[in-house]
Amino acid sequence: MSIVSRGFHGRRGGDPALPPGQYLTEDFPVLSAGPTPRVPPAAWTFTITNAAGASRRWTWREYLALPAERPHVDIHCVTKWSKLGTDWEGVSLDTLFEEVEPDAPYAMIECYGGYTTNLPVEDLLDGKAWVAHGFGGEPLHPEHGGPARLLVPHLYFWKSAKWVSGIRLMDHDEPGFWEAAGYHNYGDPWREQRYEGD
Ligand SMILES: Nc1nc2c(c(=O)[nH]1)N[C@H]1C(S)=C(S)[C@@H](COP(=O)(O)O)O[C@H]1N2
Ligand SMILES: [Mo]
Repeated sequence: MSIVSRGFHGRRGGDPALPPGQYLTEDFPVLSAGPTPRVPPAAWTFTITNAAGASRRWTWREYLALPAERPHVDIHCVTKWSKLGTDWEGVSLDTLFEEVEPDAPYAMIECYGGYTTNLPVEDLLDGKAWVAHGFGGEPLHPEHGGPARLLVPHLYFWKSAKWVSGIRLMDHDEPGFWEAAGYHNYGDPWREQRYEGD
């Protein structure tokens, strides 16, 4: 037998799509720091506030009226599971930032339930990040962040904040929930930036 396909367990670590130290999973584990907030779409809003204090808020209906994309991406959790070729539906942050000037270098992502995570604004732009409301052709399940979550697949998955409520732009960087607890400030899975100091 010489056929070796992606996902075959004997190939763990050998798949070029798998960052160092990660293993493949076919499941979709649920990892939440607290209970799942139930956010009815009718009550959901998403707000971007820039450093100058300008802000734009979208209701669920307004958000759904924006052009959606269908990113097909690999996701990597700091707890070492990776899931390849996941299918999402969401609105590019480029589309959202057309309506609010991205006037500062840092972003704090804010969520229903209080979770936060920080990242550079440039990691949200140029086709690298989405607000996602669909997964696998279905509405995003509440446990996975529905009605909508951030999707930033090039960074460890803790940056992909579930139940996202908005983005606040900042002139100076500030740590979010896990970053303040010792996770790496940036979280590049290809450089294994799991914890502070990596
Ligand atoms: N609001 C919120 N978003 C969150 C988290 C959280 O606890 N709360 N956990 C993060 C972590 S550590 C991971 S790995 C992913 C898990 O997403 P999943 O539960 O859909 O697999 O969500 C991220 N987003
Ligand atoms: Mo995670």
